Amino acid sequence: MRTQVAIIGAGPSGLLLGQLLHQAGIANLVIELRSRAYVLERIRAGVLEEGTMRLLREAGAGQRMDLEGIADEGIVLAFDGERRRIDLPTYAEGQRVLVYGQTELTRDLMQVRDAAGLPTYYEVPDVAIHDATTDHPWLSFTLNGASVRLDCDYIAGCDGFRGISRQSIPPTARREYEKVYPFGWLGLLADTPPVSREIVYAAHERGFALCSMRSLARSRYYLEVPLNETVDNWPDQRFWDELRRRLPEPYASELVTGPALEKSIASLRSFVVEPMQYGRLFLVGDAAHIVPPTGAKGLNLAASDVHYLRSILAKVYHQGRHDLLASYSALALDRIWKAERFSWWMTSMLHRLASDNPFDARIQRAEFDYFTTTEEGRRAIARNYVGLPLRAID
Ligand code: FAS
Ligand code: PHB
Repeated sequence: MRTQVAIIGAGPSGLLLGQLLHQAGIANLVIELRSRAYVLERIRAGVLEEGTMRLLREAGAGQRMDLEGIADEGIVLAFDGERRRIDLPTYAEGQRVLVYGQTELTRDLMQVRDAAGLPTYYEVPDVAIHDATTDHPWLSFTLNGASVRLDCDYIAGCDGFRGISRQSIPPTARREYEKVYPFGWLGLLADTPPVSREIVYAAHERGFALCSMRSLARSRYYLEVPLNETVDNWPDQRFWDELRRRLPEPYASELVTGPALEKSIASLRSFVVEPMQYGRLFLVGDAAHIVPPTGAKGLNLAASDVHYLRSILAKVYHQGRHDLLASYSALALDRIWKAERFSWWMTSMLHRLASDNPFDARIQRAEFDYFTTTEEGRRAIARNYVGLPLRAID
């Protein structure tokens, strides 16, 4: 078998890249470890930056997003019961965000890929990368019981944090930067009306809480929990009672509860690998970086990597600009590290279980007060939350 770009992973990174490469006339093939159903069952991100929305529309996968997505013009930050709203268009040059679940956008990307008849192989358990540092890289995997060799020009490692792509780069050829947070997020999905039309980030001495949604009839909530917690320790009623304790008014009184459709605990880490390429292998999305979800950046950073890699590969194939290949990592990492900073900062300011030192709590309160009551502070939050600009490739 042969293609121009071999894509490992059918999450948002792999599917969005595949669609945009196809539209640039670049042949590609996607190989996915899991089944379609498994990929779609994972409840993850919920907030899209305008840059991500533009890429999804360009990929032909934006119709349902534009119809069903919920535009958010503000976010609410609360600290021990005091609420402050940041108006995004006012402080971020007219920009806003859209709440639209990652599950839905992945479904949309799967549909446009199927409609284009592009080759996608699910439930492929043993893909391996070969000769990435030569001009003729290739993949091996098993398909329908037969061993397959896929020759290609380039490989996009879109296989997430636990994929094989990053691990296939020799340790001597990569540097990893990591911070693991001493708490996790217990998430709950319920068919209840969201307690707030805008996303609420609430810091409380009992721990952080977040109020989001998937639609005006489906809510998504999170609680900061110690790392040793398990979902079994959290029957629905305990979750709702704890959430209510951590929310400011009027949310605490107005909270509508109901049976959980899904409950899960996610660990929180900041992680970046440098460089994001090795020969003709390019790492994209969670394969290269992870952020704590407090800044709603994870999925959006995957989209910005796709923007840079697609732009470079289109110029390589259509203008012979092979010189650009070496610039992918630096271009992507500039925006990634700024999003890592913002996600780390939001997490450090709003999560209280990491430290029992009263000084730390006072510093968190001072951060909250400074950044939510000054023009420059609000501008800093809004501009980072809507997403820093994506650079054009000359
Ligand atoms: P993904 O992990 O989504 O996709 C990688 C794909 O590669 C998967 O389908 C996987 O099965 C496949 N794969 C793995 N190994 C493979 C192999 N060996 N061969 C072939 N395929 C392989 N981001 C936010 O912005 N907000 C959030 O609230 C948020 N919540 C999250 C909660 C959880 C529990 C997790 C894990 C992540 C969360 N994220 C959130 C981040 C998340 O949305 C990612 O940023 C996003 O999924 C990145 O997409 P991909 O890079 O495509 O990686
Ligand atoms: C979500 O809706 O899942 C969500 C929203 C904002 C975040 C993280 C997660 O910062």
